[in-house]
Amino acid sequence: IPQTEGTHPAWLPDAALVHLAAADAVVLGDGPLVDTVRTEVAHAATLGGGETAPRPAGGASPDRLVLALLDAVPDDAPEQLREAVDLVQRAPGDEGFVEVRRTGAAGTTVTMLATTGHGLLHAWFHLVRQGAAVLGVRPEGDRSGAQASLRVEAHEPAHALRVLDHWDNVSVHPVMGQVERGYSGGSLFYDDGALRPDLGRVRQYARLLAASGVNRVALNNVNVGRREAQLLTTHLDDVVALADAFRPYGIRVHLSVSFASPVVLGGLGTADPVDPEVQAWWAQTAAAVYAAVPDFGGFVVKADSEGQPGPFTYGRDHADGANMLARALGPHDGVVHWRAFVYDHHQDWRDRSTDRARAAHDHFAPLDGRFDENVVLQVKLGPVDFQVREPLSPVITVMPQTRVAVEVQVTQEYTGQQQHVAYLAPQWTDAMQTRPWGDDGPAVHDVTSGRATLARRGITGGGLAAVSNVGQDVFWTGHPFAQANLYAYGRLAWDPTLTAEAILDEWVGLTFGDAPDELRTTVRDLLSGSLDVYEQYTAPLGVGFMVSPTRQHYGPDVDGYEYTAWGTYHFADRDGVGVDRSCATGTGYAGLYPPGLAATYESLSTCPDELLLFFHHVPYSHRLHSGTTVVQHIYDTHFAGVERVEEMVTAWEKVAPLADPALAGRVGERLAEQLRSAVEWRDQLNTYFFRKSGVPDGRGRRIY
Ligand code: BDP
Repeated sequence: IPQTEGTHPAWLPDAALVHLAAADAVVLGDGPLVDTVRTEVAHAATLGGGETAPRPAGGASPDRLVLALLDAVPDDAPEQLREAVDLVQRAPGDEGFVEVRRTGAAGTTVTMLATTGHGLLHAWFHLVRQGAAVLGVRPEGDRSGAQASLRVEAHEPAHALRVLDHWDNVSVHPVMGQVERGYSGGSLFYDDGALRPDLGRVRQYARLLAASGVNRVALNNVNVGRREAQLLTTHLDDVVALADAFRPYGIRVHLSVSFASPVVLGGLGTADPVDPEVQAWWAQTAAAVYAAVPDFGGFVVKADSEGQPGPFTYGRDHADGANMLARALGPHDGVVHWRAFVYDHHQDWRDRSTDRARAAHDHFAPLDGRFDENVVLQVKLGPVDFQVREPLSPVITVMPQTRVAVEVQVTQEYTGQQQHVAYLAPQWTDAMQTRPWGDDGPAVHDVTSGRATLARRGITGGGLAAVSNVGQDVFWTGHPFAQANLYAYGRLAWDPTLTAEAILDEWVGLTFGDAPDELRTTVRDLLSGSLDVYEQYTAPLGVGFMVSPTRQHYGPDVDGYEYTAWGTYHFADRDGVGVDRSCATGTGYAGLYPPGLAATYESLSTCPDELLLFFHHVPYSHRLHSGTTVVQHIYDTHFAGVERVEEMVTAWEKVAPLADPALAGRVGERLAEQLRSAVEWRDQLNTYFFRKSGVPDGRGRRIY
């Protein structure tokens, strides 16, 4: 079990495994991932002071816990095991497993059956997550007798592709540093231009990711610098070493590649996707990668966006570009994650028709049906850029013939940079569970999983992708509570129908399982609702941004982006605020959705309050559905947001002595900064809107 001295165990502390110590588990099967399961089982056994090696099936007592590959169960297996095999109706897929649990007079026996070692590993972590109850141990005080029962449950991941993208640079970037938008110290992989010599923490990380559900990791930043581009060729050894570290936990590695690689690495005169020499270069390069890393996952590409090269240079479109790479990877079962984050960041701010929210839609909607089967279009959840509140990207609803993946930002770039507590899962579950075509239509997760009837038969969904929030920090994520976001992402990628609250309970239970109730309840309460608090004291009603450009998007600067070319505006003046994205008078963006949703957003009378300023420009006196005016809403929420942070600080102070001192210290320090920053947000926002509007606070509070 990879553990690094001094590093926080996150959601896999030994306390979370101890209930499995007494299970005396039997593991049947062969292969590298089955060996990983054996190591896990042996480690758990040591926690109870038991055997360190798993024993063979059968024996003196009945086996309480068996983890077996279906084809490794011998014909003369003990009856309990044979019976469990007979109960499996359909052999689980690659990563799935079946759990058979029987409770009888002799106690509870659990049999986990899988087709592959990968499935068995997920079965193991499923047992870890369920805690003591898994073996029929009832909570203290529960005196009800054990009911005889038999339960058979099949588990499969909703998405085959559950990717975590690292925006890590090999060489330290002069502005972005070692990890672009990283708030957790250095990179786990690279240190100042080279691969870290000791990848012990990467192995530990792989274990955590596998336990959450993630199965793919992209190893470098989507903005690909020269040294990063070379991972594909001259520095392929780095990729080999990282793949070796991830492999025992079933995680495949991917690379972000530069579209200009044939020029910058191959010395060709062009990277034009229709040029046969360019195609041959990519095919050879991909073949060399697969020769070194046979289970390599594929490429991630940010093209024609924020300065990255792309097919537009050669007058080609994004289907030409993506398919060319897909054909190089196809023979090796690789995929291209092609990002839809394409917009012009040099737009003319006076021209409202160049609405940045429209850009991805306008580039990609016409290309539906043209992408090869191993291209996944990776679409940011919202149409602009990972803000605390955005509507769903309409791209997700207009590509029925394309494999669509939704991309979320686990790293808290715009949500407090891991200084502020912001549990992001409610944003993701709301979006994944939305039914954009109406209550009877498919949910977003049916699109990403491929369960929705896609117009093109036989293609599967694109899954989920996310930007990682980890680094060298002892707590992995800077703010210890930001671990919950990473955990939640993995769990949702596995099962997007889970609720944010249920995942939070799981995370608290695993991470703080042996802590006093009071501490666990407080941690839970601080996280639950924390995103609402953050939204209250930052940019109002879906208008977005207002973050400081000079402080790398941390803290407020209401007009920081207002007169720049990035396309993220609020259009506040003395009369009103908000972006008119209606079809009647604005950019027409509201009309890009399926009809019901489009109508809801188009009309002021039906547009939800929380997105009002995303879709409409309104006077400060406009009355919200909540009954209050826009300007009064801004004042009220900003005062309330700070008050709620004050309550969080007090709540934490009460329980901090019950926590590990290092963790308590870190959380306390971050909460103090959150409070300082929330006050700054409140005062800047309230002052700004008071001066623009001239409308005083209806409750007479002092505005600084
Ligand atoms: C923006 C980040 C920038 C990323 C970009 C992206 O500020 O660092 O490169 O997203 O997703 O939000 O490519």
